[in-house]
Amino acid sequence: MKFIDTAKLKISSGKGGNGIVAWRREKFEPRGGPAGGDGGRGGNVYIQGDNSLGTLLDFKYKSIFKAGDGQKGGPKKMSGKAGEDLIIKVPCGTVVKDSHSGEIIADIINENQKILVAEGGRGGRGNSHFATSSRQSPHFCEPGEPQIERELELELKLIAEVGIVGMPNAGKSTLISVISSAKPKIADYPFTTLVPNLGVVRKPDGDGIVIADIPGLIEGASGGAGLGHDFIRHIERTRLLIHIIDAAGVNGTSPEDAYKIIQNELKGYDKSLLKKKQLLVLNKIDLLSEEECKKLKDYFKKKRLNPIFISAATKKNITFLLNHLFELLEKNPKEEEDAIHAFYDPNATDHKLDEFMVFKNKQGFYVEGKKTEGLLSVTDLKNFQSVAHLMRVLKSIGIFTELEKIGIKEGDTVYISGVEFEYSPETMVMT
Ligand SMILES: Nc1nc2c(ncn2[C@@H]2O[C@H](COP(=O)(O)OP(=O)(O)OP(=O)(O)O)[C@@H](O)[C@H]2O)c(=O)[nH]1
Ligand SMILES: [Mg+2]
Repeated sequence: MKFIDTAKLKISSGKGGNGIVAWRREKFEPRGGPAGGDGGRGGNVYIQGDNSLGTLLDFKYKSIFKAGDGQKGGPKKMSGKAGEDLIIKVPCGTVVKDSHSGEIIADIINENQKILVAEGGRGGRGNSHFATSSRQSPHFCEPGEPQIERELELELKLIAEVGIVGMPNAGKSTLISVISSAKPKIADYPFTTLVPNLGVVRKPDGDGIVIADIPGLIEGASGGAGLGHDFIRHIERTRLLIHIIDAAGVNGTSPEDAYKIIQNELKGYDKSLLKKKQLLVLNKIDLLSEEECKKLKDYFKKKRLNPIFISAATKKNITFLLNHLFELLEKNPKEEEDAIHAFYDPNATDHKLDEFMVFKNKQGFYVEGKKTEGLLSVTDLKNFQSVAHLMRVLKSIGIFTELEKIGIKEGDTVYISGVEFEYSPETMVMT
């Protein structure tokens, strides 16, 4: 099992359906009022936590996701069907980032925690909405809002319930190898473990507990020394720590000093780490006499600590240790984290409607943008009223002003999303 897993996704919400221009047709009313329905909204894209997933592997095979588009409105004021939402499921422990800005959008911690990453476009309004007393037959309607497309980066930081901490060479990897499915490298030199190893310990009822063997912490780790600094933050997410000490002091650090060093490092990183439940374990007792064990027991007793004496290598007292561990976990049940793990993410709802581009070349002036594209798609270019509406909207979003800034004059040619017009400061006419 890999500790950090990453994936890149391309997502797109659904486009809003266009409104339509339609008229009521009734037996005795040959020319009825406007009856064009609204377009349906486009589907949203969400990311949701799912405890049954363990990796981001699925995204290696599928990495492009699109929600359904809204359908266009119908006659008789019928609304178009909404596009289907899309829920992308990720394992709990996944951090979601925007690829372009690198900003964190959310930290998916809990089962079913759901965040919006791309909002579907609103449906456009049909012409039935635009009738007024002075304009009873509006020949125009609204386009649907465009979709939102973005690229996301996922990073899975597995949440282990139990973390094993201790000095290098204390026997952390040996312990995880005897109590779980993990098969890490074990060696008689420090810093054998460079990235956390994960294993699953089976409780008697069959439930699995994820346990992490954290690389050795040394004095100064909280200030950045050794390897510990990179991984100490993973400890923050565990529910319980097993603090393992080399009781034989093989590396030259006495068990008493080892205890103090590790407690200090935890405290140095974040005081609240000391509040985590700890199971103190003295390892390698196969190398100690009974008398030496008793001495250590007395020492820790004075500190009101009651360590468990084991030998990971010979599996002595391992069952006792596990029973104690299960009992402690039972007494300290998992709390759903209630903090809000989603951050303000304006990009999830920004349809970029106010973004347009004006430029000129030898042929003339150009206007490009999603909004103008949408507007043109619902403009009946043969209908004066419909074109006049288009011009009112273009003016209101500042396109006339921008064109004048780059030097457009009355009578110049301007292409708006590919359609040719002749410019006038009042309005533009088709050529
Ligand atoms: N005698 C004895 N040796 C042990 C015991 N447990 C582990 N060892 C030995 O101690 C050495 C270090 O063990 P590891 O499990 O690699 O220690 P670690 O804490 O993971 O070390 P790092 O990954 O380097 O931080 C190895 O040579 C193990 O065989 C034990 O109970 N008794
Ligand atoms: Mg190790």
